[in-house]
Amino acid sequence: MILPVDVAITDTNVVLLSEAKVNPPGEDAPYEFVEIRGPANKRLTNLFLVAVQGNSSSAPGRLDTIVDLNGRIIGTNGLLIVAAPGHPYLFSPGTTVLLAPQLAESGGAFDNGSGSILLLGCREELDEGDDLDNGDNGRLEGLPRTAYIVDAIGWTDGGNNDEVYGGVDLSQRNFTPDAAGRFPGSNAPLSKASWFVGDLAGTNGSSLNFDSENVSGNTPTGNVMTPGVINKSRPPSRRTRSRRSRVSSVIRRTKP
Ligand SMILES: [Ca+2]
Ligand SMILES: [Ca+2]
Ligand SMILES: [Ca+2]
Ligand SMILES: [Ca+2]
Repeated sequence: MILPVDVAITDTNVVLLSEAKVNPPGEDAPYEFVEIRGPANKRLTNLFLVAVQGNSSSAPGRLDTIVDLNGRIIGTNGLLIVAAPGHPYLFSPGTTVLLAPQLAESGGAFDNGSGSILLLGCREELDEGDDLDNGDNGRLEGLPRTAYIVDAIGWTDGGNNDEVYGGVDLSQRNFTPDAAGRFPGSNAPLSKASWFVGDLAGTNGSSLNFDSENVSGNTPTGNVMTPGVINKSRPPSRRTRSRRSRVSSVIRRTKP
């Protein structure tokens, strides 16, 4: 998508989606969250977090949830978290916390089937319930002309004619993800390779553990969600570990 010149690009192009918990085990409220990453102490302008409906049986392209980020300031640790009032999480002191009442409503705010989460740069007013895809064909032709997609993730549950919006399709063949995380070193917006997805383990909505049976193939072993905390480093790959152990055995052999 072409960036229009009259949007405050410098304010938004370094702001990224960082984590999303869409389908907590059991009842979703008040456990859903979306973590956003950006420059520490940066004031956001013309920026919205938007959940777009993707199920063909519902209304593909409908804006189910809009959280206005205008005037919010990224935390001193580079994080802003959108969470529900009454959430159970412990955030880092440097994280900006935005409590969004939609996330506390029964069933939560984010569709557990097919849907997309967008960071949207937009100067015009958007309303929850607006359907920006009149053709139900995966294109948001109803987006205001000055709007652009800063970052996005989405997936489908495999339903016929379901849609993913924003271009980052994290759909899995064998399961519908509950949550998604960005690799800490990945700074690319609108990048599928920057993300892993998985189901969440356990029966408690506050669960931060992935179900190792249902994760994307690139998910780091033992990785957990870190709401309001900087994402954990990716563990060393098997190749790195074996090289390191070879080096240490060489060192051991050279000792007297
Ligand atoms: Ca659930
Ligand atoms: Ca949900
Ligand atoms: Ca539609
Ligand atoms: Ca995190």
